[in-house]
Amino acid sequence: MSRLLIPALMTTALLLGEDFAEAQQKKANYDESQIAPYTLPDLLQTATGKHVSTAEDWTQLRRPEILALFEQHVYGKTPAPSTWGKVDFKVTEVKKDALGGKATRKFIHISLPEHPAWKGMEVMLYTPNGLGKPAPCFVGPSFGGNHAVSTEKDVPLSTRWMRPNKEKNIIDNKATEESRGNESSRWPLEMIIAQGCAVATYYYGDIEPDHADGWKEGLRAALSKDGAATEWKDGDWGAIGAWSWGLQRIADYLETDSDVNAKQLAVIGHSRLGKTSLWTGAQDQRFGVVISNNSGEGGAAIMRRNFGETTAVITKAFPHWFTKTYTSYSNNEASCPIDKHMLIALAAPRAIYIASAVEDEWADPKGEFLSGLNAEPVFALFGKKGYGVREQPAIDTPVGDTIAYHVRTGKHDVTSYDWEQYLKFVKRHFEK
Ligand code: GTR
Repeated sequence: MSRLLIPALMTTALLLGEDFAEAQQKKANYDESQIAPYTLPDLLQTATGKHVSTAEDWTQLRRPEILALFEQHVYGKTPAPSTWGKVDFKVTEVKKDALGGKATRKFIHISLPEHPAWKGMEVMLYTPNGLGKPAPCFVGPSFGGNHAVSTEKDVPLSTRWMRPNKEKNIIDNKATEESRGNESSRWPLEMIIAQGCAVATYYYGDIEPDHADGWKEGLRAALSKDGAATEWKDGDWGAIGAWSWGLQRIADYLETDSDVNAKQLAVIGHSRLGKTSLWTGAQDQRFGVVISNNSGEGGAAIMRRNFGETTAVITKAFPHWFTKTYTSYSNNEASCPIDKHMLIALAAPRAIYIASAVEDEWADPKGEFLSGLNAEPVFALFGKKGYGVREQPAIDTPVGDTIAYHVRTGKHDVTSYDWEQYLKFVKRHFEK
């Protein structure tokens, strides 16, 4: 092959994921009557056939089994702490009069001194001023970087690789001055701060670039056994696992910051980062609230429902998000030992909010609703209540107690309506 051809081909490969998924959106099934009957795996039966009927048996026996199934079949196993070793947290800036004096803004650089090949991550933390106590904190990754979340002009522009996006002024895979604030509608910082909550966020691309070869040049590469990332085996962690690792290191930092109540952390994410939020809540029980915003296929949506995006599409478009094994369930969902009600159940007895958007059919709103509904028996073992309804509620009508759900007007996005519900939910659960 001519050397000149290689860069051109590489660019095409990088774009294939998004383009392929988009093309499939037009061809997908959106007809409820076309969904073949399916049976969900039994949440409460252990591998040895024991029926789980107590919270203790769930916690001791069934929960670890299900977590291991998600590692093995879906997201891959997060390496043990001995793999990454020492974690360095360096507060690089404290600005006490951020957001017109209403908040304190900090930047924290998190790095791995034993693995310098990974460039580390830049966390942006806003805490409310004058609260008089440590604040509950939302922790979530962004698609566009800290400068895109905030509209404050002195937030450093991310220099990392970004997916090409003319509309968002990402030129030659880099953010530009014009990209500032382009994700701010999804992060209503003033509103969150006014409600006495904090926000900690980082650019998911700080972990590694989000494309099929990203695992060769970011955190996963730096931590790989051979250090050269030449091998990616069944069971190895995918990008979702690696992004989730970043969120968990933010929780490590927050435990040391007296402006935050580290016993009141809510993990949040949208879309692919909603999948990440769910996987984070499943693995790390320091997050007392788990929020899935339009997480869809590979997230909250029941995989056995052939509606909108399917396992076949997602694993072809974005194989790198998951462990390799997950691809084997393309058009073969029935043989997968998990479904997504089990992912929701891993949050129990903590609180979990699943949000859909009515025009986001690609994410299968009903499938997202059903995973929460079918997780209820596990929450019941702890005396916790779920939705309180059996049918998907009307648009813009939130339901639920420890498991909550809404389907809002509009499209695939995070809106202030979503945040209003999350703020109420977080307060309700943490103030109990
Ligand atoms: C789509 C993908 C979805 C969702 C979305 C996003 O292309 O098919 O599963 O993750 O991307 O993250 O914006």
